[in-house]
Amino acid sequence: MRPYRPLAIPASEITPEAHYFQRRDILRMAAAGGLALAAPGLAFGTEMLEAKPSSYDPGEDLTPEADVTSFNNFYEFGTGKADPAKNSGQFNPRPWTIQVDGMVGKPAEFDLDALMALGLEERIYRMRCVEAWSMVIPWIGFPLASLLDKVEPLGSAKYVAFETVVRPEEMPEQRGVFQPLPWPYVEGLRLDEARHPLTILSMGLYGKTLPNQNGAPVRLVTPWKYGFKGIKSIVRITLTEEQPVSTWNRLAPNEYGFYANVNPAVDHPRWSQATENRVGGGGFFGSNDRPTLPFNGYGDEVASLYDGMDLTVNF
Ligand SMILES: Nc1nc2c(c(=O)[nH]1)N[C@H]1C(S)=C(S)[C@@H](COP(=O)(O)O)O[C@H]1N2
Ligand SMILES: [Mo]
Repeated sequence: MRPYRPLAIPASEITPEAHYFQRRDILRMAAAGGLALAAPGLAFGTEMLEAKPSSYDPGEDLTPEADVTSFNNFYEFGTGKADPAKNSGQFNPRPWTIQVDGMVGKPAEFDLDALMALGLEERIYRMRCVEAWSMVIPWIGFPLASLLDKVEPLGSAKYVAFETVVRPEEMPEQRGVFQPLPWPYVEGLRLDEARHPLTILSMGLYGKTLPNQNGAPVRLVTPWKYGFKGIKSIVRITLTEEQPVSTWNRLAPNEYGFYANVNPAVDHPRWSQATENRVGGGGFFGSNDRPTLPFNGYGDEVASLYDGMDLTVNF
């Protein structure tokens, strides 16, 4: 395993001036010929994205794209892992705006395409779901901090709350009789976590815009935390003074903490978190014997955020 290398290109370099890695004009997969037909995960009209390569890369084998886009959690489209790919075809992620408000000097509504024009980079991150499967995914996005900077957080802001879109007409589980979760799906981070350079808003993976099942058109990626923090299809980001509600923590506080840092030493009440199953090549439930790393392997970068905290209490 190659050691994790920090980003060589500082986030501050991602400016409007850096036009050379702007979002390029879009190449429809239909125009990409045989490529479009190669993998089942591409059958959602995903578009090519231009992104500057970044040195965030754990140096591990990538999870095949077909697995990344066919084995998902996105309860708005169903509770089974295959449901999001199957049931998200009616979801239309364009055009899209994100409202950023709360304890900020300059609340604003951002058009997603305009944000993407600021420049994107590709980062390869280890991801791990609380249910013990893990993947290595080449995400495309930008640091959340660069968006937060634009709205000028007030000194009193301590947390960041995120909210997923509510569209019963396009999200089948939002119109069912028995809805599996309260909507909107919500999540939160402490402001310092949200501003950490590892935290990105992602608009793509594997060189293309996000497939609907992965959270189109924009989702959160916090690679040192369990997957449920990675809220999808975000429409609103609110800076708050109090710790925000998060969907899974509210539903089952003893099973899903607010922090949700990947931690092999803290088991989920119903299963061990000490090992994980790296998804790849169709063997989802193969050997569940890969040791889980503290902070998902990003401890050198993020452990200091939690100095002095008991992480078995703040799990
Ligand atoms: N809006 C919304 N976001 C969500 C979820 C969801 O059900 N709804 N599921 C979460 C969970 S539990 C996981 S593990 C990840 C899965 O992301 P992936 O399907 O892209 O791997 O999305 C997270 N984000
Ligand atoms: Mo998850």
